[in-house]
Amino acid sequence: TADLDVARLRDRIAAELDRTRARTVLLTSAVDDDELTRQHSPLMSPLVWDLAHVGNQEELWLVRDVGGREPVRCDIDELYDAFKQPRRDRPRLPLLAPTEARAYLGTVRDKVLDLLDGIRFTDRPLVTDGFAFGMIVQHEQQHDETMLATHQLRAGAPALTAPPPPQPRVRVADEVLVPAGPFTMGTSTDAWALDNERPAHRVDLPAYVIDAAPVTNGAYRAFIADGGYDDPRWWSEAGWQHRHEAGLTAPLHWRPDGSGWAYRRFGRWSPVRDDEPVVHVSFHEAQAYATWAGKRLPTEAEWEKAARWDPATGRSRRWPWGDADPTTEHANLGQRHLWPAPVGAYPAGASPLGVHQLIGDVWEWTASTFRGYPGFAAFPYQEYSQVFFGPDHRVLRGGSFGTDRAACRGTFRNWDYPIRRQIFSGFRCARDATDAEVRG
Ligand code: AVJ
Ligand code: FE
Repeated sequence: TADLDVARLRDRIAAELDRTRARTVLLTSAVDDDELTRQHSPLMSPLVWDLAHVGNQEELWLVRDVGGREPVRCDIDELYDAFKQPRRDRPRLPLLAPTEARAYLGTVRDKVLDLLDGIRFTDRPLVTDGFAFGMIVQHEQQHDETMLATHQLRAGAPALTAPPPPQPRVRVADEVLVPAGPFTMGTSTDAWALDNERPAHRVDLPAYVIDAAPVTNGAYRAFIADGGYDDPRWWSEAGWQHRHEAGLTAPLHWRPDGSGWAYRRFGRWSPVRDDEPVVHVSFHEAQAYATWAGKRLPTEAEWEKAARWDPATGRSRRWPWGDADPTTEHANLGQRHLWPAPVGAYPAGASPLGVHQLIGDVWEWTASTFRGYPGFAAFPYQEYSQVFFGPDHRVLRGGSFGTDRAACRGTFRNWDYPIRRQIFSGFRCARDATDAEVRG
């Protein structure tokens, strides 16, 4: 049976690598070479940088480290080192041309499939349960989501298409009470979980109330219409300063449209639909909205308890609906659709407490800064998580319509600067439970 398990894991890894590469190819073949090498926003790399960077990371970790093979191209490591090359400078680097980059990725992948063929998943931590392969799959998927955000920023004729997300199927309550008590946060057993999700640890929370769905465009429009962007009472000091410096008046990609609003989604303008989660807001905007609404953002512990805690067993699930990987019934993930689904579209994806659309649709800003859990150990390199710990980054949870299921789960932690909104970011609110609510 051990041999059978090894064969199964090899097959699963090969399938995930393949599925992920198909997405990378889709994102980098939808536009011509000029658009691949051009910079569409100073916040983003040229798509062709992401493309070769994905191949370079695969070479570094799988070909050289796991496989112990000769370098394919050590002359390009510097060019594709994200720490050495700031995003705004990347278009001026002597990057591989699209054809060269594709050939490079192909060569690296051939070597990886060759070494995968004979691999034993020993107790060397990097290869146990196929971790390094899982890390590289997730890395490529993360850059695919970044490339999707670049597509959203690019001007010109639409290049990507997808069917619209499903319609609402149930009415969702406004809020859900989460009773006081401990739950298990993070994981020590999920084989492909990244270092910042580890280790599992008990967290005891007082009772709180959390929104049963992400904040919608309709609710967010009420904040705008009430003068929310012009009232310093709702904003933090840093948020208010940024709101003025950046001239914020609405989510990114919105413009006034008659008496309402329109948004641009992958090159197409349409009227804003009220029942969809709001997307492309910064942490500062999310925080201001929550204060205006008489609430606050959840901490990431509150988000995770609402998403994973099963009151019947006391266990924390891998996903809100259980431990099984998502199907198309559970969540709007994986770029199957190009925007968030309306509230009530995924009843099968709700958590035991009845909290909806925690996974997929929009990344959700939390109140928490990015820190290591108690007992954190950087693995396999400090530059994945540890160098970003501290007060500068806020944690986002749950994944968006552009996140792949392999790069997302109930424990997954994303992070960014509080001013960022080119990512597929939204939020939900929370508040302390009142005494009456606690007593039931
Ligand atoms: C976890 C999404 C913040 O894209 O900057 C990609 C993931 N790390 N390459 C990012 C990542 C190295 C990272 N985020
Ligand atoms: Fe990267």
